[in-house]
Amino acid sequence: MIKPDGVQRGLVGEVIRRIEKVGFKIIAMKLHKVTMEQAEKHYAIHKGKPFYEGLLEYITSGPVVSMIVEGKEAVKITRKIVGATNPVDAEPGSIRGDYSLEIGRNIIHAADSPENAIIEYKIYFAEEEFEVYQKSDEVWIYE
Ligand code: IDP
Ligand code: MG
Repeated sequence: MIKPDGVQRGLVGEVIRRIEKVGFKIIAMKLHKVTMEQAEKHYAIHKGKPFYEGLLEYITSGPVVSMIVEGKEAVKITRKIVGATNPVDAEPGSIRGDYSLEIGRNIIHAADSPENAIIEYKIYFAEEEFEVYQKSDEVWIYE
C-alpha cells in the first residue's frame, strides 16, 4: 500500500515501477481512502502503542494505492524493496531509504508474512477484484 504521503508526493509510479521490475505480478490494484474501520483492523496489532492514534490519522488522511502482488517469496522480497520501518535504518536503494526521513511518514506499507498478507488484503479487496492472468515474461523470470 502506497500510503497517503506517497500518493501526495507523486511516488505511486516509482513504487509500482520497482514492484514490476523485480518480476512480481500485480493481481489487484486501486486508489481509495482507508476508512477508520479498515485502519483499526489493519493496525489492530499496534493498538495501545503511543503512535497508534497518529498512525490511524495518517493512514486515513488521504487516498492510498493498494495492490496485491504475487510472485516467488513476494513478502520477503517486497519487504526488502520497501526497507526498514524507520527510514533512518532503511538502506539507500530501498523505497523508504530513498524517499523518506521519518517513521511516521514512511511512504509505504507491506505485509510482513504470507498469513498477514491474506488478512490484510481481505480488509481492502473483494475476491471479484482479483485478476487471474498469465504474464508473458514469466518464462524469463522463473527457471
Ligand atoms: P512496518 O510498516 O514496517 O510493518 P510496523 O512496526 O508494523 O512497521 O508499524 C506500522 C507502521 O506504524 C509503520 O510503518 C509506521 O508508519 C508506524 N510506526 C511504527 N512505529 C512508529 C513510531 O515509533 N512512531 C510513529 N509511527 C510509527
Ligand atoms: Mg507491520
